[in-house]
Amino acid sequence: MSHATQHTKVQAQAVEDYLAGLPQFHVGPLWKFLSQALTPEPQSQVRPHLWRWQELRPQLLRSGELVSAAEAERRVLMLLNPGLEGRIATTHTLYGGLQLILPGEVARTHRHTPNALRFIMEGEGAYTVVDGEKITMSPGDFVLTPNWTWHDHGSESTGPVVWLDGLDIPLIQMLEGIFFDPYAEEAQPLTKPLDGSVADYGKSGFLPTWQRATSAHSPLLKYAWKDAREAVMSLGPDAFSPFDGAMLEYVNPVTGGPSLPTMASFLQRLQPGQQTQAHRHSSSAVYLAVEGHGRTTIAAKTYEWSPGDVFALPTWAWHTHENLSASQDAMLFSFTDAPVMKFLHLYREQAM
Ligand code: 1HN
Repeated sequence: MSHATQHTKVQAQAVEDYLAGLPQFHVGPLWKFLSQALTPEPQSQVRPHLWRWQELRPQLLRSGELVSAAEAERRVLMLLNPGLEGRIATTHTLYGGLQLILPGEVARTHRHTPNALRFIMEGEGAYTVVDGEKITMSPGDFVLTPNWTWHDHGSESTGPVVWLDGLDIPLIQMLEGIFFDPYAEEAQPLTKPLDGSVADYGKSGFLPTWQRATSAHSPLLKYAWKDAREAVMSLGPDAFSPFDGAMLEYVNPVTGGPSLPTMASFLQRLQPGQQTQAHRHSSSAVYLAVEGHGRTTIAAKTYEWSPGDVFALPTWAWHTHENLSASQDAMLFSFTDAPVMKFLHLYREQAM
């Protein structure tokens, strides 16, 4: 063995010993991790996944036989991403769940820092109360429960009512920003007119002159299905996107910005037979199929959907949507973390 080789071996052993000794000081060598930390593009742990309504509805109704809303606080089946085991997460930032409320039940009042949204999937006659405003809920309605607002739910229905919950829980957990407060009573007092924010702020193009809401969130707490559907159906072809079809955002009517500070929500219509072009963006999303029958291809895998199915789109994943019906429109509701990415100047979009 040459002297030089001997020297190299001694040197390599010295490096190895050095590295082995570092953990006790709670330090690590960046040079070993730089390339895995600074990847050319996001390397998402999130897996594209579709949850089938046909499979989940019976499971949700079964929970109604086994667990009361009072016991559960909220009777929800969480949509857990298979790539994020052990976390309450549908994507790395977003959470979706299916909530069931039965006739006469009350889901007691509480508040928390995560923002919540609801999209009603089945049943008439349930309501939510948000900071003293009772809000009636019908299928297709989109309802907000912004950060730190008191909220309880109830049902005056004769049958089950189900909705999709959307929360920014994984993001707020990562930021260690979770605060939670139970209310002293089961139900909070109704201090405002029924559906009052809809009366004040729900007519597109008009705002009250005697006040301008200054909250971070939308002063409009419910966007009725009839209005959203009409708006997306009447959208002109000039406003169509080749990547998303006819797509509208549920905005804060005062600012034109997202309805919640951390999450943007959308309704999109794919015309009969429409196939969108591939794009990707640095925001993750949770989709709910509302009408029609279609398929979405995410990173070269295809997920076929019908009403009630929910699917997760990881960040920066190529995707296309297709309406599989030649005669019927398809409607997708979705929510994303784009407001956060935009605020941090991290938002990018790319066409294939
Ligand atoms: C929550 O408060 C609700 O108020 C629903 O309906 C889902 C998921 C995680 C944490 C809190 C609700 C939730 C939640």
